[in-house]
Amino acid sequence: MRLYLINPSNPLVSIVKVKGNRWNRYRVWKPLNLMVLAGLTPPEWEIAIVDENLGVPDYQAMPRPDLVGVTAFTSQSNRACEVASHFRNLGVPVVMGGIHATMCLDEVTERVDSVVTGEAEGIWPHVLEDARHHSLKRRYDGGLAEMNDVPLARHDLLAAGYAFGAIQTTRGCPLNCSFCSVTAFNGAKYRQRPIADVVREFQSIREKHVLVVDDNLIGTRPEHIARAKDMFRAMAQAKLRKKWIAQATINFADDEELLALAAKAGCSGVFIGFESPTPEGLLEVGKKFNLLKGRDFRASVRRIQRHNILVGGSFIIGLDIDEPGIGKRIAEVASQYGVDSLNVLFLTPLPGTRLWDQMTSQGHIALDTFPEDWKYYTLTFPVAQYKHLSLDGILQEMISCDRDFYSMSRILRRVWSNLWQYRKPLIALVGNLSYRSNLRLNCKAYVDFKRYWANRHNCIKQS
Ligand code: B12
Ligand code: SF4
Repeated sequence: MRLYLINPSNPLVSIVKVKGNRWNRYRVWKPLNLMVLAGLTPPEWEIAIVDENLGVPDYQAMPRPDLVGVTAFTSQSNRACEVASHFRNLGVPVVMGGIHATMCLDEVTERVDSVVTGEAEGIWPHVLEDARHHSLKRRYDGGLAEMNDVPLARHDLLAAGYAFGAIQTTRGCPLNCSFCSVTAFNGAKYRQRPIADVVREFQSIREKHVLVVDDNLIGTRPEHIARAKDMFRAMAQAKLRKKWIAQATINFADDEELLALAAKAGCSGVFIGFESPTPEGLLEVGKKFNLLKGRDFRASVRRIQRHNILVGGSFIIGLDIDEPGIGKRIAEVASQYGVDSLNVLFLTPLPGTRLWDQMTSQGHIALDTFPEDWKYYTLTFPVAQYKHLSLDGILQEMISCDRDFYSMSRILRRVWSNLWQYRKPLIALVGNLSYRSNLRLNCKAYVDFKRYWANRHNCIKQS
């Protein structure tokens, strides 16, 4: 029995495509979900994982599979359905799973043979059994998995072509920020994998650099943090010789022992969601957590950096509180906090989030001709109507934020401070130049986007 597991490409992710900028090689990440599915698949299945982000293969020239499994983020869902329709035309059944299939079940059910919602660990072997007996059901629900059931991902199946390996050590997030799908999909209960599994899986990864995909690396409660420390100790003891980056909340900065252990275990960078430069903005997105204990963000960032760990900051533009000038303000605040890199995204109503419900009820979703418009749900385009910012206005805010934060003078200042603190000046320089050289690509993409937006709204007026 032959199984293809496919990660569809997203043409709009070309904004960070390798062609346009060779540094973007560092932004092509492994589809860990398909490697986990492969780990759940019994040996009688011969598996190939196809990652279209590395190039779309000639499917005609490939041997006919018995089953195809496709994953998709919302922004990839149209391409996922094109791939599905290619194989369905050949009479090959197609199963789709992942975040978009779960959040837009009815839409996806019409476009594939079978849909798996939720996490796959508890259900995928049954799906495969049904496929073997030609009795696939239209829908399956995996719910939330037991972390003991998460298999070691099949890192051997996607061996070449990536700068980073990938691993997951926890699932779920108790914080439930309004714009984020994680709590809706993976639940509010913070679930941690057995430490021995994490260490064994790390040992099976060939890449020297690894992305830990967890949404919230250390969790929020003392028992989460105690377990994170145990995990870092075990990783250090195992002498993994890996450098890894991860996503964490700002409380990562609050415990010197935790930071020292993370660094010893190989942590070289963390992405932290600051979201908004103002307390009002944080309240608006439901991230009060960042405000606890009268936090001093600059001191927190500095504490992390002292352990030789780079800090990437993430912010959002388009909150109700955001007025003209927000772009420069974010660049200024991020520089004051002292982050090594900045990633700013447009507030985007992803299906299944609290923000989606809110914007739908207010009629604020501007690009809402689905499924076509999903391709712009990459968080790099403003798909909604924003309270104080027009379409042109919000694009200008993003451009001025990026130009300001990634101006040559600011980059040099950051690299200098990096050098001075004996951290990682070269990585900081490469990272910053990579962002900077994407600015031109972004501006081009905005021109096309505005054309698309104008056509879409003319069509609506005419109809
Ligand atoms: C790592 C990651 C990335 C990596 C890409 C990894 C990759 N190639 O898969 C990078 C950094 C590139 C990335 C980019 C983006 N990401 Co991202 N990312 C994640 C993150 C943090 C972890 C994903 C992961 O590996 N999870 C571990 C695996 C094991 O879990 P899983 O994917 O859920 O898979 C399980 C089930 O879903 C299911 N399953 C999945 N696929 C399939 C397929 C079949 C056939 C079956 C049966 C089951 C199944 O089985 C798996 C095992 O249980 C998630 C958050 C999250 N917790 O999922 C966000 C997340 C998926 N990303 C998100 C977004 C929005 C993006 C971007 C669009 C925006 C951005 N600028 O960040 C981009 C663009 C990507 C694109 N191609 O369009 C959103 C997606 C929401 C949505 N509705 O689409 C998430 C949920 C985060 C959030 N804040 O809401 N991302
Ligand atoms: S944005 Fe981060 S902190 Fe907020 S719910 Fe999502 S994963 Fe949790």
